[in-house]
Amino acid sequence: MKLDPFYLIVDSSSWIARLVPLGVKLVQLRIKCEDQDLLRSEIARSKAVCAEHGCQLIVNDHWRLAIEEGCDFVHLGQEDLAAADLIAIRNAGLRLGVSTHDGAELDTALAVKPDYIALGPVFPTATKELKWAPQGLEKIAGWKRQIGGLPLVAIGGISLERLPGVFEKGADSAAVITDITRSPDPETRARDWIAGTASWRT
Ligand code: 3NM
Repeated sequence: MKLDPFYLIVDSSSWIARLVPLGVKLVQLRIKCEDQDLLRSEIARSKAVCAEHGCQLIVNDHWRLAIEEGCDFVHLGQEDLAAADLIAIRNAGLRLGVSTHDGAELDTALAVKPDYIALGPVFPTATKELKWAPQGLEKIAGWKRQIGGLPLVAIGGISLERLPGVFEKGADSAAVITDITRSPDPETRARDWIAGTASWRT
């Protein structure tokens, strides 16, 4: 499986409606709340927008709702991975991405035969509190050697300016929140990311 090199992460269907029509091909909906009705409608609206624009939607955490809403890709952190019914996820035909931050987490992730591995935080990030220090670019190269053909997503503090180093070290895709959503002009920044990742979009 191939992932688009530009992996946008947002926290609402409004962001998806705003940015996906510009040409984003891979987006994660990451909503940190437990209101099931809200989540369901956010997932359904995101799915509709993505379907209209040929964009792959990945639902973070809420795998039951993702199955019920007919989505085809979920992303789980290590805690959610431990609690999730992986057989139900696979039986429903969903693909699965998993977050990792150290060697033990990588082993846990590889054991469930995921469709991609995410490594973070590559650079300092203010978006998520993590107990791991920034991994640095060399860690990307090491992870890629270990996982071989499995797609590797780099995450954490990635900006347009940092993209070349991330890909040169072997990442297949770069995930981003702040550099786009906190930009003074998110639409222009998203277009810049699409252009800036074009040479890795084969
Ligand atoms: N997960 P930004 S870092 C959601 O290391 C997330 O697992 C991380 O956001 C991990 O692009 C991160 O704003 C935040 O740094 C990414």
